[in-house]
Amino acid sequence: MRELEDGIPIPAGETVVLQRGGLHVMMMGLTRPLLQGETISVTLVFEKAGEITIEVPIDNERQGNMGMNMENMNMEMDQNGSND
Ligand SMILES: [Cu+2]
Repeated sequence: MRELEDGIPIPAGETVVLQRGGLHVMMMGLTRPLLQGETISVTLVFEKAGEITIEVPIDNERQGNMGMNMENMNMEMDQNGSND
């Protein structure tokens, strides 16, 4: 796992999915715990579209199963050959 210093490229007309096991946002340096059931505001910064703030539900109970079901896992492995 490494920080993408140049951000995540999103080709025109295409979709990029952030999810566990794939590209994801990692929250570092938090100043307080993320509480189950809480909603936090996250601001995504796009090179051309500017800043977009989204509301993200905190679901700490998903940690045990990597947050994905088998269907997603198979799809990801088909696409890039790993689940890294
Ligand atoms: Cu990470």
